[in-house]
Parts: sequence; C-alpha cells; structure tokens
Amino acid sequence: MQTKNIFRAFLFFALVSMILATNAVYASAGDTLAPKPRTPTPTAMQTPTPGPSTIGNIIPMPVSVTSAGGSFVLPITADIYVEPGTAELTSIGQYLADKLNPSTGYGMQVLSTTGAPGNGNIYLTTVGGDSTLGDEGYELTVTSNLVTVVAYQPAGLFRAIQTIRQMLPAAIESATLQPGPWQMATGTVRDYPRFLWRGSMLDVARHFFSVADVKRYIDLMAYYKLNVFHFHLSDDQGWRIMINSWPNLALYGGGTQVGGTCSNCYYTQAEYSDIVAYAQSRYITLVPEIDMPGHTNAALASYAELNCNGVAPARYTGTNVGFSSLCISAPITYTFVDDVIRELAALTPGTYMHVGGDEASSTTLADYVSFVSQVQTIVQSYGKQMIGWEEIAQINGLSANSVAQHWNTTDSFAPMAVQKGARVLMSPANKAYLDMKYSHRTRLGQTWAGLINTQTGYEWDPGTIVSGVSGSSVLGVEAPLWTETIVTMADIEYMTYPRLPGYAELGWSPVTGRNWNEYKVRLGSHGPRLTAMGVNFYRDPLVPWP
Ligand code: TNX
Repeated sequence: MQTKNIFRAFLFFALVSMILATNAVYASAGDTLAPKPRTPTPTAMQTPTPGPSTIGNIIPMPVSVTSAGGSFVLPITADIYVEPGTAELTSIGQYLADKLNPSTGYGMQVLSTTGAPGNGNIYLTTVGGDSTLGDEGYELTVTSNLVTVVAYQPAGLFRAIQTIRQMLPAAIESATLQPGPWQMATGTVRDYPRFLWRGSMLDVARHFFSVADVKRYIDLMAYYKLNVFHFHLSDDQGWRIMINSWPNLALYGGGTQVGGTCSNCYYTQAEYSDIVAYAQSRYITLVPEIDMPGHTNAALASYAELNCNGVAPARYTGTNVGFSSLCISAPITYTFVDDVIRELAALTPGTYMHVGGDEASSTTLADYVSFVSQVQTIVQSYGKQMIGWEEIAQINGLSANSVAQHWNTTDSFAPMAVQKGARVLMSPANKAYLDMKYSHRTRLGQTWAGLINTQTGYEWDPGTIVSGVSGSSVLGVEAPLWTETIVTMADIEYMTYPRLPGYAELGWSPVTGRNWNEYKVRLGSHGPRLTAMGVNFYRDPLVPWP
C-alpha cells in the first residue's frame, strides 16, 4: 500500500505535467476550436469539479436509464472492490482494472469487501442481486461518491463493466497514459438482454487468422455485450483444428487458404482451448463449426477414404461453393464425424456444436436428410445440442433442442424448423452478413446478398424478420463474417465496425423506441472509443462521427 501511494503521488505530478503540456500544444496550434488553455493556477492541480451531466451513448441501449444530474470523478486513489471475494469475481474485477489502468495510470487494485467500500471506489457485488434481471442483467448506480454494480450472477457484473467503460470518457480505452479527468454521470442503469444468443461468427477457413487476432475479435465483441462466438473452423479451402485421430485434416488440409498455400494454418488443441478459455473469461460461449456434408474439400483432400471413389481431390484455393460432399453411403464417413465431434466436444464446454449443413448442392436431398439425421444423433451422444444452417430443418427427426440458423434472403427453412418445435437463430444475409460491402465504393467484401450500410444493418428486427417465426422461437441474432475477401485483422475490423454494435443492440435492447436517427448519433460517439482501441473501422458517411 505504502509503495502504491508513493507511486500514485508521482503519477499525480506526471498527470498534472501532462495536462499542462497538452494545453501548451493546443495554445501553440492556434486552432480556434481547441479548448482554451487552462491557466496553471493551484486550483488546476486539484480534482476538477465537473458540472451536471446525463448518462448517454451506451451501446447496446440499456433497458432503463435514470440520470441524477451530477458527476462522479474517479480519483487517483480508486480501487475495485468485489463481493464475495471469489476467484471468479476477482478476475472480473481484474478485467476492469486491466482496461482502466493503462489510460488512467491509477494502478487500481482488486480487493475483496463485505458491504460497500469507502468513497471514490468501484464496487462489484452479487450479494442481494435481483434474480428477475437474469444471468446477464445488472443494476449500476453511480453517485458522486461511489460506483456500485449489483448483479444476480457474475456474468451480469461483466456486462455492467462494459457500461462503466462506455460511461467514462473515450480516452479511457487508450493503451497509453491520458490526462483525464475520469468523470461519469450519476444515476442508475437497470439492464438485461432481450435475446439469449447474441453472436458473431468468424470464418478462419477461407483465410486463417492467428490466435492473437481471434482473441482481439472476441475482446471487441465483449465491449458490446455479445455472448456467443461462432468459430467457422472448416471449409473447402482449409481445415483449422487439430483432430488427433485424423491428423492430416490439419497437417495437410490446413495447408491452404483462398489464394494459395498457408503454412501451419490450424490451431493446436491447446491453442483452441486457450481461445475457449479467453472467450469464457468474457462470458462468451464458443460454438465450433465443422461444416458438413458440403464445404468439405479440405477434408476430402486429406483422406482419400472419405471420397466415394476413393480418390482424394486436390486442395482448393478458389471461392466457389457447393461442389464438395462427404460420401453419405460410406460407413467410414460416420466414424470420421464421430471422431471429430467427440474430440471437439471434449474441448468445448458450451452446449452447442455447429455442423454446417449449408449449400450442400452436390448431395441429393435424400442423402442430405439421412446424413444430417445421423450427425444429430452423434452430436447428442456426446451430450451436446446441434445447430446448423437453416437447411437442416428438412430432416424429419429434427430435435426440439436443435437450432436452425436462418441465412437466406427470400425463402426460408426457418418456419419448417419451428413447426418441428426447434428454435431459430437469425442471420439473414441481406441484413446481418458482415462480409457484404457497405457500398459499391468499399473495396472489401461481396455483394451477392446486397449492400449493407450501417443503417440497413441496424433497421430490422430479429423478432419479425421471418414471418411465422416469432416470440420464443427466436433464439437470437448472429452476424457472420465470411473471409473470402478478408485477409488481415485490419480488414476484419473494417467490415465488422461499425456494423457489429448495431447487431449487438438488436440482440440486447428492447425493440420499442429503437430508431436509426437516435442510434446514429450514439454510434458516432463511439468513433473516438474505437479509435482509442486502435480499431480500423469504416467511417460510414451515414454516421455523424464527431
Ligand atoms: C454463403 S451463407 C455461405 C458461405 C459463404 C458466404 C459468402 C452460408 C451458410 N454459406 O459459404 O462464405 O455465402 O457470403
């Protein structure tokens, strides 16, 4: 504690010098829009007393916000108190500390407490949490003295942390020391999600992305309270996860991507588990996808016996779809599926296994139905539930706990899934596909499902988009990023931001009162936040960026 206080005293003088230096720059720049230089009087060295303020600009829009009109300023002495002081709550507190410490330089620590801590701190507790707010709900109260979050479950505390970050100035997201002051408007936020499943999919098969890139994708999702990361691990162009019983899938099938060869382009099981744990620590469930029976050229190329004619095709690095199929009549096909699902299920704590099932145009309908029915049995034999692209709704024995992911833009198999008692995840390609171009002028992306600017991506409702599929039949919303044209992390960020915050809002916020003209201003205010996080977002001209 002693060392920390000495450190904080030094930091205080460092910050004051920074503020003075910043003002000097503004003064010499001669920009009339820049803030007036603050006179370096002794009062400038005290904590500034901010004026009244309101809580605003949170994405996704919370269920209820009540502003009290005052301000809380995070003091240099602030710490984060958790109750009860379990390992789980301590790591949630540490996540917040790790987000706030680089920019504030405050060296906030995570401490355990019983009851509210003293003034000037952040207090995260599950004691007395309101069960009616659900697992992800929370109540955040900011007074001029204290920031308090009460949640029924730890996940709710984690979601609330994102609200706290968004209530602080944008510079809080900077990785380097910033001057502050670190002010929040006072009031209360009571909040919980509309849908259970608020997801995003990343295709690492068409182009491969490093573990670090995948983690960054997940961490950015967390900022917008998303809770499912769908990991598209196999396709015609590459197989990305080591399966110990079929090693050539990764060793050979992981050697290509769109455009050519790719060296060691797969995740080891340890790397996969590391990604699972990383997502879990952000209260994000990882759903792995092995796309079958189509989209399987990488597997067919790796093992000749998976082909009906016993001949392995060459690996594929183009972008066509619909030409490959597993051999539906061969018993070894089901040994293969069983082995892959068994190994993946053992590494995956989440409930769902995604089995693809889309665009199987080289498989007859009878074969398709027979295959997916057997795959459903295999998935369930490992204690998991099946999710697949909407075509899987065609199988007769579709289980009520299986999920069909709607992606088509006109006709849909979603009502068929609902008739069979199953639920639907909404990813209509003309609304929710992150790989569609924003406009004809944007370089990256495709156009087959249409152009999706930020407004088009926002103005629809997962609860009514497919007629006959509503209410509890709608599990949630997911935005997939296919990567045929996406090569780098900068490309990923460009396609994902600023559209993903909109999908997060469709998944979380109440539908009533939602409107683009209000949202676009709120989204614009996130521009400086995304900039502070180093996100290469598309400055959609429809959004009033400050
Ligand atoms: C269709 S939609 C696909 C993917 C492509 C995507 C490109 C769906 C389930 N399959 O294989 O990557 O279009 O936009």
